[in-house]
Amino acid sequence: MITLIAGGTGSVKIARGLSKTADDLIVIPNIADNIWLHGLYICPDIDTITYGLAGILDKGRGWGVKDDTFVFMEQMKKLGQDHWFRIGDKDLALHLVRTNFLNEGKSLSWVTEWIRKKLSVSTTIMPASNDHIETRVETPSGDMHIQEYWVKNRAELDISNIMYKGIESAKVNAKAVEFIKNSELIIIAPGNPISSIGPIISLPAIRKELESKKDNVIAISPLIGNKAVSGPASKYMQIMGIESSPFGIASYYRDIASNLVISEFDNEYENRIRTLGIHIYKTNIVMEQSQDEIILSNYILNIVNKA
Ligand code: FO1
Repeated sequence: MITLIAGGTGSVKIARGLSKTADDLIVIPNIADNIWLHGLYICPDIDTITYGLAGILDKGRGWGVKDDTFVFMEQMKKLGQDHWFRIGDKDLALHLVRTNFLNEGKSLSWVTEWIRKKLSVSTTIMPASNDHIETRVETPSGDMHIQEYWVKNRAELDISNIMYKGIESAKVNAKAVEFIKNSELIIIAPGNPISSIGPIISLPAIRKELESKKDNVIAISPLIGNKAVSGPASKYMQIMGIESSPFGIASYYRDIASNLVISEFDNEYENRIRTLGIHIYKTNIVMEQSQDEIILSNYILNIVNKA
């Protein structure tokens, strides 16, 4: 069994690659970008992974359903409602179904399982908790949900802190811990360490399990040099006082991962990373084509086969 700890847009490529190359794959997606809007419970990272594995993700945007229309959004705008978070019409159907099930008392993991089966996804997608956790950022005009910062305010505000609201009281999903325990390999996707992976590995029971299995954990760097392959990883790392580099990634994951895959161009960080007791593997980590997703997945699976 292989477990992938994942975010959304930065992680779906490796999730897709592994789903084609590994036999028994479990994905634990980020839940801290979940948000209530228009009475709907929206889970962007769960949905990006689900749509990606179902082959219906809009690859250009990196979120939502391909060829979706936005009639609902246009009508919401006409009615003077919030329309900064663009929900496609097909995507809307999924949020409605999920919210109805949740309102009937079903858990997030139950609904996630139901949806992935409906969309013929064979990979199990297991949220680390059924409770609501949300990443919030502190700005000069107060704190706000990360979606409000990233989408509504187009990341234009200064931020001084990033926190996971609700993490202390969130109950971990025992199944997620069990999957990690029973996995011969746990991969940390090249997602944003602060906003995508951070909330998952900050759940004490998940962290404890990863610590005890750190020799079986391989993280993939989301950065080349000091720049993120995509998204705001570099910015968020600096805000949290973490060096924006593969070394910063290594330090951030040092207690939970003994292995790190970095870019073939990042020789200059090797010595410092080794001082942390972390094994380094160097290859192409940019996944532009679906073939790249498969090549990187095979590369990672081969590390384990050779060990
Ligand atoms: N990202 C945007 O930049 N603008 C949007 O309007 C937007 C809508 C949206 C709707 C559903 C969904 O699942 C994701 C959506 N995203 C949108 C992506 C999302 O904000 C982030 O990329 C993830 O939360 C990052 O983990």
